[in-house]
Amino acid sequence: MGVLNVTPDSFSDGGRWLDADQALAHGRLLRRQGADVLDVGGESTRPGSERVPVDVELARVLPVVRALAADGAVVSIDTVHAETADACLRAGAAVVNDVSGGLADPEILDVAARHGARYVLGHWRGDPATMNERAVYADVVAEVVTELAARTRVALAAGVDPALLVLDPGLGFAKDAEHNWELLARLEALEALGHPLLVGASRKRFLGALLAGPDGVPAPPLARDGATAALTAILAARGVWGVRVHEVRPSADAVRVAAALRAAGRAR
Ligand code: PMM
Repeated sequence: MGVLNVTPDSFSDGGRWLDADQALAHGRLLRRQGADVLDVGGESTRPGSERVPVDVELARVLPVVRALAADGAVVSIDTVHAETADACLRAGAAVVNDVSGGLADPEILDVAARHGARYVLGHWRGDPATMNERAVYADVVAEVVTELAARTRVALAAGVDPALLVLDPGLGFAKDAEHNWELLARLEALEALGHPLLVGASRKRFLGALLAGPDGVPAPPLARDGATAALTAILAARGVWGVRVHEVRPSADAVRVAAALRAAGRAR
């Protein structure tokens, strides 16, 4: 899944694709580089980001979603708002990517259900203003599993098709670096919930900390793509449904490497 942030303030690429024509060109490039899904977002959800009125969010994403869907791309709308999801599904999007798992705007579950759309249910706590304070766990894996299971029940009760439900541990959303690593190390606990997994690690802060130099200064976002692709290889080898990444080519290559290894293993 290639990231297409049509925002002024996303942490790694804010402002780069704010113009619809530039966003469209970038989306097409991501597709040529091997993205199976294009995830279009018009509101940054990073910690401390500003909330965006729905009409502004829609003005950013709708023309881009419409044009990419007309190209034949599988388009995902990265939003926590039911109204935005609804308009984008009408414009040809096929996936609703909701990092709040229906907590920010519960109506979004009805929208996904009504359209028969794939629904990505992310784990988060609080909201972008408070999520850093909510990164407190006795056992992060057990608690994320319990909370995702509860949100899954709500989504299914709203009519989301269980065959179209994808779960996401929500790396960085109310999670510190150690929480992210623990979740990545114990994905089988999330897989046991019985739905495919999407993982969004691309360029996130915990990778910057991992790659810090001897002075302790974190590696900047654009220097985190190698570590992102390394994680893609590991996650693809274990068979996750998807990874959400900014730099598509190395991750698409990693997916192909993992697929070749799996095929060779099966052929023996
Ligand atoms: N992370 C971001 C945005 N959307 N969606 C899903 N499903 N999972 C994520 O981890 C996720 C997401 C934040 O990253 P960005 O600001 O670079 O888009």
